[in-house]
Amino acid sequence: QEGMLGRKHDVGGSGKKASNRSWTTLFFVLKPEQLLAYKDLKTYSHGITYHGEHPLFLSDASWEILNIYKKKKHICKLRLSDGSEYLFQCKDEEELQRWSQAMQRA
Ligand code: I3P
Repeated sequence: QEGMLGRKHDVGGSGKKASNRSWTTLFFVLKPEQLLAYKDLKTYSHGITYHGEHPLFLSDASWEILNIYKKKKHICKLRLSDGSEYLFQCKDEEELQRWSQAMQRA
């Protein structure tokens, strides 16, 4: 599974609020147990992650559709095993279902 998603880093690994909490639209690639972020398709084809970010490791991670989030629609919350949390915005319900199913398999 891959595609553009909005992302907001909500909680850092320390359990503290993340320092940069703004939304960024990036190209995401889901691999077994890893989620990688790229600026766009071009940097993906060159293998250059967004700001040199490391993959998010998905072992013991949880993915939850966040119906309570009222400011934006089609939001999911990814919680990693270290306690950090990211919100993702899909463009529509279909994308949300697609990512959710892929996350259950990853
Ligand atoms: C953040 C930006 C986010 C907002 C976040 C702000 O400001 O406005 O959209 O999250 O609120 O800190 P900046 O762009 O200056 O980093 P929401 O969209 O979820 O409101 P937060 O700090 O309450 O998470």
